[in-house]
Amino acid sequence: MRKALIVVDVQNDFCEGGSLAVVGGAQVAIDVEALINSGTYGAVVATRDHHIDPGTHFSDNPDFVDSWPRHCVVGTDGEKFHAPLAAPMFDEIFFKGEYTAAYSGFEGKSSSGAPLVNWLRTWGIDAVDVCGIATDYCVRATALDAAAEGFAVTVLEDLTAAVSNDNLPKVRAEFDAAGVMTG
Ligand code: VGL
Repeated sequence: MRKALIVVDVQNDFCEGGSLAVVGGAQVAIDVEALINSGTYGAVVATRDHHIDPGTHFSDNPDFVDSWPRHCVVGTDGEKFHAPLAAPMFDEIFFKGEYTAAYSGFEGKSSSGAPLVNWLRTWGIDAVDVCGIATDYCVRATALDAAAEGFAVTVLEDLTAAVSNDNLPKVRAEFDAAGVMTG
């Protein structure tokens, strides 16, 4: 098995102090850096929410289910990786959500226009570990899409943070049904 690590949306706006802060986000950034530095993975990629005008994904009265405070706007500090993570640590970065909501990293494209799935196949990847923010939104969607594309998928739950922990039993059931492992 050739395994890649997919680091989902560990950006300033999703960490403590950000406009859509998820409790535990900053710790995820620290723990993911340590995992990357352990050298376990042949390939490490990141996804980034990268909004310009994503329509009703942004709201002044967000419901935190389908609509959200403004976050990860292109050109702002909130869109950047949360330290100690930084762009040079990644073999490639996939940007998503310019003009629409985009929860899954598989909706993302690299700066040269390559979709995530093509990149993984070109690199001969057949298994992925998924970590990042948020467990119940972008990590969930990315892991389910990875399974649907035929990759062997493990969500590293200790290296994720959820918008709402109440969502986790349902998310874990979805992972089970899709053959996504947690570990
Ligand atoms: C996310 C809510 C809104 C995520 C993105 O990265 O999980 N959550 N936009």
